[in-house]
Amino acid sequence: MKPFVAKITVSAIVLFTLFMEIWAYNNYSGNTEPPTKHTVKIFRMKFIPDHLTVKKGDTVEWINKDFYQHDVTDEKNKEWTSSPFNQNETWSKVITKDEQYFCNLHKTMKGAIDIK
Ligand SMILES: [Cu+2]
Repeated sequence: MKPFVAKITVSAIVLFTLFMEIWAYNNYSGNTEPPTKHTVKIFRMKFIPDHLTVKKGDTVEWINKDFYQHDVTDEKNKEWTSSPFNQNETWSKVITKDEQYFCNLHKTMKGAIDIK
């Protein structure tokens, strides 16, 4: 290879690598928008809304607006629960995967969260 051609080839490789790095960086920073908080109201024996779509890492806060206790419990695997909480009390969870939940005190109360 002639020195001139070699120089052009090296420059092309350097430019391509740089471009790929910028592209990867932009893609990465696109996924780091700050987490947000969503609120689910518990009122008249219902989760409102009963279906939420959130970003991975978002927080969901449940607030109990009934005058009796409710809880928020993992329906499928029973991996987590809020334990019962009172009127105007809240309970929060950071969401990292799709969840289906229910109230363990009133098993017909159900809700779901999907990751976007
Ligand atoms: Cu309940």
